[in-house]
Order: sequence, then structure tokens, then C-alpha cells
Amino acid sequence: MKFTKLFAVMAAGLLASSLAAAQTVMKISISTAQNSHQGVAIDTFAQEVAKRTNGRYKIETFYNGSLGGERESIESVQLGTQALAFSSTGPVPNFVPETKILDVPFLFRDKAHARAVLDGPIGQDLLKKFEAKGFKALGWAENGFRHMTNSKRAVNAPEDLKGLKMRTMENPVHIAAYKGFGIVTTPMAFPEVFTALQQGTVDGQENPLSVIIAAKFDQVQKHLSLTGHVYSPCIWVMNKGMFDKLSAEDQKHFLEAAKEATKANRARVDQDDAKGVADLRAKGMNVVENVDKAKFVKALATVNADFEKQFGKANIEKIRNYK
Ligand code: EAX
Repeated sequence: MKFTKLFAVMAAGLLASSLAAAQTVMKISISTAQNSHQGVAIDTFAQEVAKRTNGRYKIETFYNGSLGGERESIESVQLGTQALAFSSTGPVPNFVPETKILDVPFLFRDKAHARAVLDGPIGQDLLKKFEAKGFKALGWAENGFRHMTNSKRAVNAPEDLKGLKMRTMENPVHIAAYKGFGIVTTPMAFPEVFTALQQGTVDGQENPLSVIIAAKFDQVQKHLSLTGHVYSPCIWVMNKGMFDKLSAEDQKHFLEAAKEATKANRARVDQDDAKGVADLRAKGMNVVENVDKAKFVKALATVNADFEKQFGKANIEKIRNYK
């Protein structure tokens, strides 16, 4: 009896340790809260990877920039100290310059257009550019269309942006464009933005409704204008060495998991876009819903001519006209 019990305990211990040994843990991070379109993305990814690999891979999820801002996380993935990151394209051109073209203002008509481009040959070709830089890009997802917020005044026309001190992403295309609006640009990592707005270091910032809601920027910003001045893609990046080490079957599981998670991410952005304005108004924000887009486009004529030179007019047109 005693021996049987001892044996059972030993057997259970052996089983537990062999299970533990068979499980590989990998980290993934986002800069926004868990209750957000990015949180939904990485939570779904973790579930899908666990399900598809029968728990052989465990994805540990980190929120709120707790492993660092987006640039730092991508750096960690490149170095291999972190397996995966889910990030906006904000800091991505610093690693893969070819992605800059996606951050050109007023490039996409709507989310359906952007999603079709990213999931189609143009987006898929861009994913391949990550490989030479030490990444496997598992796919595109999104933040959504970015809008302006600030604590000073309602923005109805581009003139209203002149002289506003605004936090921007560490993205050269955004910085050039916002300077074109007359904005005083202050590039900053996302985890610092709330405090900067609160302390008045900057007057404003720009982000999609999904991010504004998740980050509670309504607590520190009075005015919101639905400028939709640029679409903000997100990307799934994984350390290339780690991806290459997966079996061919597991590589498929990871890619499929990212695809499922992207669906959940986009559905949440749609939800946030549908109820975001009412939500933020209820929280006390003054929202300008209808801005004259044509005026904002016109204000960027010089900057856009420069982007056409930089990225090739034909390449920009190819994206604009993609059906
Ligand atoms: O990815 O830095 C930004 O404004 C991003 O949109 C945010 O981190 C969410």
C-alpha cells in the first residue's frame, strides 16, 4: 500500500516534469491595456497557439508597455531576448524602412481598403522584407484610423493645428506630415504619453478611437477631431531564429493563430469605432465629427509631393488604386 502510494506520487511528479519540459514559453507584448483591440489580439493569439500545439507552446502576454515601448519590444525581438511583439508601425521604419509607405497620410479610403492591401500581395511582399532584419513577420493587424486630440481648442480645419505641441510616434513619415500641418512635433514612446498630456508637456496627441479609449486619454484631453488623417497598421513580429526552429507544422500553427487573432483585433477596432464617439462624449470630450477632409489633404500638398518622390508616385498610386 505504502509502495503503491509512493509510486503514484513519483509517477505524478515525473509526468508533471515531463510536461513542463515539453512546454516552451514565449513572451509577447503590447503597449496598450489588456482591455483593448491589442489585448484581444495577443490574448486570442495565446489561446490559439496553445490550442493548435496542444499546449506545447505557451505564449505569455504582457500589456501596457511593461516590457518596454514598441521600439524597445521590437529591438528585444530582433535580439531574441523576447520571442514576439505586436506593435503599431510607429517605430517599424527604423528597422524595415520599406514599411514607411504605409504611414503616408490619406493613403487608404477606409479600413476595408487598408485590410485588403495588407492582406494582398503588397502587404505580403512587405512582410518578406522583415526577414533580412532578423524577424519573421507573421501578419498585419491594425490600430485603425488616427484622429487628433488636444487640450487647447476644437480642431475644425488644418489652421487650428498650427502651433499645437503634439506628441507623435517615433515615425519619420508622421513627423514630416504633422510638421506640414504646422504642428510642433514631439516624438515620444507611447507609455509616456498619458503623463505628458497630464502634465501639459504636450497639448495633444493623435491615435485611433480604440487607443484613445483604452488609454483613457479622455481624462487628460478635452477636444477630439475625427481627422482620420492616417491609417495605423499593426504587425506581428517574431524573432526569425525562433520561428525557423519551429517544425514546419508548428510554423503553420503560429501563422494561423496570428490570422485568427487578427480577425478578433479588427472586429474589436470596428466595435470601438462604432461606439467610440458616444463613449468619449459621455466621458466629457468635445468631439468634432465632420471635418473638411479635403482641406486637410490640401494642407499636405507639399509634404505629399515629397513622399511621392521618396516612395515613388507609382507605388503610392498602386496602393491608392488597389481594389
Ligand atoms: O500601438 O504609439 C502609439 O501612438 C500607438 O498608436 C500606440 O502605442 C498603440
